Amino acid sequence: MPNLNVRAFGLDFANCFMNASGARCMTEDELHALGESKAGAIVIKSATIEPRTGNPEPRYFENEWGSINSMGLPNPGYKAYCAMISRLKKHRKPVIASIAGFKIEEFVEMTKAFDAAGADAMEINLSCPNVAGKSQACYDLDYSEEVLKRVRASTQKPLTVKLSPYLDIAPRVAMAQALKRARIDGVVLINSIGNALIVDPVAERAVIKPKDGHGGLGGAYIKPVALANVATFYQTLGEEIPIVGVGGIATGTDAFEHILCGARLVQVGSQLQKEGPIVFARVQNELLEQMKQKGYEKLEDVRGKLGMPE
Ligand code: RRO
Repeated sequence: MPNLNVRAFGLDFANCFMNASGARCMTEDELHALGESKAGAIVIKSATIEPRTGNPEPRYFENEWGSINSMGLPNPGYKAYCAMISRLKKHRKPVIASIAGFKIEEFVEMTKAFDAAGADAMEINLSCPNVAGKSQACYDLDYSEEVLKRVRASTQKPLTVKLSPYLDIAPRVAMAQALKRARIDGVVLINSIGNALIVDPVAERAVIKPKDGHGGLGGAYIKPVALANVATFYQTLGEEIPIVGVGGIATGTDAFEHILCGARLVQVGSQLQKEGPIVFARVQNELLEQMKQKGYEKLEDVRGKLGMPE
């Protein structure tokens, strides 16, 4: 039987799957449920300095193609998550803190606190689309590079960065080069496609309420955009900075596609929200079966091996 073991940014993962930050990872109970599942790591909901209740409901909607959300960063604040980390350690898998600051000093403060609290890695979220009046930080390359250099200087622990999708090649290459300059250890691609709109034609209204119905699109809707971002970043980063693929992973085959494009690890968002943590056992079995049928022993045999038509 093949195996799904992964080593990335100095950490060992029993398998390549974990939750996407945001999906079923806000409360301590949800985080323990991920710990008890077959997920290879626990990723915490993006934390802010102060607790937040988030945006007004309805703020999450799903259909057969995926989801739209405008949660608005609901979370109990970083200090509450720091206190949970020692209790999450009993699951014996990496615990990754996701950090969403509104200014550079906030990213630095939270990075230092999660480091001291024992987080195994920190995921710097430069891509939340759902705070009214704030742009997705990663669309400002200079600001992003400044954040990354400052957080890099504040911890020795593994640092990943989560980015929004770029719809052109040049900003993908420019950001990949900035990640190298900032000595970032990993990149999570992609956050939801920001500011999408799903319309209910029967009710003649938007399906979510905040920001005039605009929110982040996830699930099958976004897989081709995610794959393209993973593939372009892999062309620039190669094996130097591991890529965590996320976007439209609901089956082992979806994960296989992300890995072909260059993903070393993968995250599950919309499908985890729909199916619950049991999803991890299913997608792993599906990926193992696919690898077995194709004669692959390990993920390296697949990673980045995307071909082109003759
Ligand atoms: O909380 C949210 O509204 C949210 C966040 Br922080 C994010 O990074 N991505 C997303 O789709 N929703």
